[in-house]
Amino acid sequence: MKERLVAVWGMFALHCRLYNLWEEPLSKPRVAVLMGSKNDYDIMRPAEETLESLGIEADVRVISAHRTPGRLVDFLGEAEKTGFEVVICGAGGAAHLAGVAAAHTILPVLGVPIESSPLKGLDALLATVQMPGGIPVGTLAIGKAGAKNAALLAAAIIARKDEGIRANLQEFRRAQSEDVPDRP
Ligand code: RP5
Repeated sequence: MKERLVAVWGMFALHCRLYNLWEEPLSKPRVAVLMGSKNDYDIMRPAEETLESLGIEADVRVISAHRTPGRLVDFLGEAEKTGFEVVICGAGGAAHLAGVAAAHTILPVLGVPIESSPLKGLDALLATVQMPGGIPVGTLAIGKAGAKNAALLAAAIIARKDEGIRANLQEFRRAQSEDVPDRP
């Protein structure tokens, strides 16, 4: 009887998978990559790609501190419980996403200023980096380099307690050094 039940359950699960009725996530996302607008995605994509290359699942979302404040409060209110370990926020203009996000979670928040305004990201850099004492935001460089480094910094934070991610990060560094030619 038990074998029959197991077999029936197996067939059911297989069919659900085949017909896309039941999508089981491979692993839980550990880093949230938030951005103020879908127009920020091109700049924030290196964060997603770098995390993926290091074996860290990311949850990438558009959440604006001023256009969707409810979404921000809901997401960050649950983020730690859900299993996130780091939050990366990219925003341009009067960029307050990272600061407001940091106010709603105790998780480390990394901010990426985006060059989407006439001031080419200098406004976003100053808005993100100049947090008054009490609620910190780790601010990275403007643009794609900042997005990539935010992912690497998130990986370094996770690597403190995860040997596998630590090894991936070390391998990334090794490969990066190897790619630098001795001469131009
Ligand atoms: C910010 O305003 C976003 O992060 C974006 O960089 C900027 C402009 O947003 P869109 O008007 O392009 O949606 O909130």
